[in-house]
Amino acid sequence: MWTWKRWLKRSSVTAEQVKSNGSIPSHIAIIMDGNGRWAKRRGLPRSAGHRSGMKNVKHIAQAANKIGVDVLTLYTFSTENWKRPQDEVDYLMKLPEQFFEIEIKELEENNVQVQMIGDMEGLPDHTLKPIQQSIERTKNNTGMILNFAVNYGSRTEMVAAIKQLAKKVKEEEMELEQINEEYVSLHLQTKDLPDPDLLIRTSGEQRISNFLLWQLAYTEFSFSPLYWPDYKEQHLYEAIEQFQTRGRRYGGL
Ligand code: V0D
Repeated sequence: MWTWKRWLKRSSVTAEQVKSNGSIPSHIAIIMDGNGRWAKRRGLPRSAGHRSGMKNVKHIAQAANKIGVDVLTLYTFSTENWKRPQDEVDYLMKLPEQFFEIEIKELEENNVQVQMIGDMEGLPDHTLKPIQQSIERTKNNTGMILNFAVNYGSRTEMVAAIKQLAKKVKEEEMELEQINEEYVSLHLQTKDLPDPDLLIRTSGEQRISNFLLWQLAYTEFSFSPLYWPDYKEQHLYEAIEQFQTRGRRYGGL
């Protein structure tokens, strides 16, 4: 019988092992959940959990880059997160700034390229500016793409794509019959990226929560009971090792 307890006690997996085991997922997406609960368990304010979560972003990005992942997409802020208490939202909106000041240098040196998906217009200037600076400063890097989903919601993204397509048909730029899956994909914000091969969600929740709904059609899911600040390099390698043992058939046999 498979249990979390046994899963957590499994022997360790190294970067070298996962690299020699088989194919490394080209695109990994992560829902970094449990930062608030991590803090609460330690008697700290939620903000301390978010800060700790931010530091972990760099660790996991370095680990993914080291083993040859092409794209790492991280869900940092959903369109639903605006409903949180104002002071928490204010704190979260300061994290890109901090990331830019403290963490970006090392990633830059490791040839990582920063990109972003989500609604930029809804972000305050002090949040958007460091994101744009990170993108600008790393645009010529050729290593892993570190793609931040900020103020992102998948349904909003799909509605925008549908509107673009409808407009093109209406203005006779294209025929209705031309609309197909590839066309839809090309009107999403992820148009330049492959679909994720592996989705990781931490903290025991097992939902997609409006993240990349279209793009996750054939993605393998890996759920961890660990809170995001406790999710380390080792756990990423274990998730990849399990991914490597699964046969992906895309609906075929
Ligand atoms: C809080 C755990 C990095 C999840 C990670 C805007 C929730 C830490 C960024 C970041 C957040 C975003 C864009 C960028 C550079 C860094 C970030 C937010 C929250 C909310 F270009 N971590 N992080 N942004 N958390």
